[in-house]
Amino acid sequence: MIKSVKPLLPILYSFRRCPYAMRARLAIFKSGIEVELREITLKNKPPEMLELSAKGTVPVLQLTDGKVIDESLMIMEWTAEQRPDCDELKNASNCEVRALIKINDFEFKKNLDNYKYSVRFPEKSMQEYRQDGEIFLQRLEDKLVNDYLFGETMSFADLAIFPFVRQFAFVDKAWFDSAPYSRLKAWLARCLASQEFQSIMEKYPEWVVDRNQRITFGGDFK
Ligand SMILES: N[C@@H](CCC(=O)N[C@@H](CS)C(=O)NCC(=O)O)C(=O)O
Repeated sequence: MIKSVKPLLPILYSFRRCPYAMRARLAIFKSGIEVELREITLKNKPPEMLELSAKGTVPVLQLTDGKVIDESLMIMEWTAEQRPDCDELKNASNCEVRALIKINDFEFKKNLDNYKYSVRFPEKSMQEYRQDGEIFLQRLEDKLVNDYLFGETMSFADLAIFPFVRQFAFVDKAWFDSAPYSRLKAWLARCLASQEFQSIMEKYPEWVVDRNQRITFGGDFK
């Protein structure tokens, strides 16, 4: 039987390409909190992670007091609580921010999956699924009067949402590049070019329990 001990650093189980894990890594990176990063694959989830969270989704964060957070937004909130002075994590509990993230997570994500895997859902065509998703793209386009969703700097909302828009954009990049959402496209390009995104997309080997190498991430809060 696996025994979970309280770790010296928080441990993040993550999967590089998962948008939920991306938002968690982005918030951790912004907060400057150092964590041990355990890169997993969805086809080979480690029992150590499943013991902490049986639902088997990433990201999962185990804190140094043993507590486990297995929802990406809650991990983001935790980082915001640890760093109340971090501007980019500040609007975490703003009602408008939460409402926008809710639409992202419960409507847009569904439309994104239908669009991305449209062959599995023949009720509608790929274009129709894309049009469903475009309702949210238009909403973001209207919102983007500044460089970022809630002002001139990246905030909690941008961190929580852009990994999903990225995925939508890459389903058919040629279409996205020609789509009439100029502010949204500029925003996404800005987010993708950001130092934080570059840093969280570094590639790590899959975590194996006995490897004599511990990979840490984040930790340069100033
Ligand atoms: N509500 C969860 C959703 C996380 C989620 O669904 N992650 C996907 C990867 S992108 C996952 O782990 N899926 C499990 C699987 O495919 O086995 C969160 O916000 O953390």
